[in-house]
Amino acid sequence: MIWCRNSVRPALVSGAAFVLAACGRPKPPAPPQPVAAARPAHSIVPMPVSVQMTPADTFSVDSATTVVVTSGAGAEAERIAGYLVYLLGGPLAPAARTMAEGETPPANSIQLSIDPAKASSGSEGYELVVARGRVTVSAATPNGLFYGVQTIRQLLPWSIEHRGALNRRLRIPGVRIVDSPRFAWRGAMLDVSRHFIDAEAVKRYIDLLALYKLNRLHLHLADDQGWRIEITSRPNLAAIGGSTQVGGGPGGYFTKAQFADIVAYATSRFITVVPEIDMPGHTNAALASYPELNCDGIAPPLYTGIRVGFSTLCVTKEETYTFVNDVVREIAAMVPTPYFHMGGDEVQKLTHDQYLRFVERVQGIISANGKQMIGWGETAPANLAPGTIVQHWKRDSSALHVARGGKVILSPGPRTYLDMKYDSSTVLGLRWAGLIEVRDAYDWNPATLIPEIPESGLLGVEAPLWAETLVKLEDYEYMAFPRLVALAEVGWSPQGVRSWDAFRLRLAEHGPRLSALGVNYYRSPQVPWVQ
Ligand code: TNX
Repeated sequence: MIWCRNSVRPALVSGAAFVLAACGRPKPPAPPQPVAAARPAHSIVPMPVSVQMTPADTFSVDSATTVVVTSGAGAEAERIAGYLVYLLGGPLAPAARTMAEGETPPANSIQLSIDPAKASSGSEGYELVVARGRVTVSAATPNGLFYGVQTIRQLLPWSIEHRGALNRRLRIPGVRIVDSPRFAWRGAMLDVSRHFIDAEAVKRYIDLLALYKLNRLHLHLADDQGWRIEITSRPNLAAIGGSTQVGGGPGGYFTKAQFADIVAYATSRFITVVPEIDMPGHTNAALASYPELNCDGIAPPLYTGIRVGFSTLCVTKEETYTFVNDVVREIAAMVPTPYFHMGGDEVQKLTHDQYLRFVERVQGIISANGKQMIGWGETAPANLAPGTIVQHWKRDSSALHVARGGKVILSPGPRTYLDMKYDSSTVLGLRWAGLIEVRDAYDWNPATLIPEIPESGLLGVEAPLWAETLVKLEDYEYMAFPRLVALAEVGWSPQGVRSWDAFRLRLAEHGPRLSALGVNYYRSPQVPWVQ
């Protein structure tokens, strides 16, 4: 036996290999090990700006824990406290109350406070400290508090998502977090036109957006296959235009009351609803409902296929602009939010000049109704006001709009299109923009996507979910999750704290959470899912 000076006791070792290693020679290659992925220190998605774990400081939630709101924080903060109590769970939930002025926060409490001094972290930022006897979330605005609460939610075990699981041992790991979003616009788009999903399904989607700190829900409310919103002055739009969908199913539409319910629900989760009525193309449902919108005055039949580009409003008729004004006016009154999306994509039946003049006229109608216009990338060459927003989805001249002082939302097809297949074996979805695995959805930098558009020209990012091939809610969820989670981190986290290798490990921990929420997500082979 050979001995080296630094060797360990002979009883613990045997064989020449050890002896050589102990003597400082190169080790032979280790036999392949089953790779047990390392568990991350936390699994917060999107990754916060700064996270400092303080392992000595675990906070335990028990039946004596109280959620307290500091005096003067306001009704919104109180509502968020109620939401946190709800998240903490059922009949065993700790109580929430507002503290008296000057009162010291009690021990064993989770304290929410509005602190104008935190304004430096922006209108959506927050600070969270989890210490042994106390958790504190402070933010300059209720939006920030809400996001701080979402972070607490993700620090808690996934079992809190399971409303039926009442036997809980809830521990929040000690941590100090300072956080705020990279982009103001962190959006998701739902196409409710190609197939219709009801208000309850939309609200469920809204709840999932909130978990990942997304703040815009763009609803694509009208296309060739269906008109999905009640317009009182134009009843045929819903009655006729809303009566079918791709494949010929029954379609449907939101009544004004249902739409108001969606908007209110989104607002309660700090999500702005962005209504889109696509025009002048993608309008067969409207053209079928009102013959006068057609240049020949003849209403075409309803359409249930998936071709694009064949329809257009008659841009040379005044009736068309009266119609647009009626629709914009009524929808503008339904949403308290500043935006109206006029679509503007894939128009093949007009000259370029006709198309641009139409876009400019609609921009005027939208602004006369007090809203800010958004248009797909094709609208960029029109004479747009700098306050108008362009949404990029494929090669376009949106850089032009930035050069004139306007802002752009990025929805690049090969990264953000949730209707693209994951791989060649995905049953649902399309593939014109490519196959999009989770890494493709995650691993890109908005600031370098279009070389002529610097970060300052970007409002943010958005992931559209087009629904030509999606019928049931499970279909929508399968295509959106987990790619939408990846997009949420692209939109929120600074590029410097993002890495695919770390993200996939954090995302892996969201498998049980999504399952507890009943989400039908895609088990990507790129992610070492925790069971
Ligand atoms: C392009 S993106 C469209 C939609 C389709 C989608 C399918 C855009 C502005 N237009 O009409 O549903 O592709 O992926």
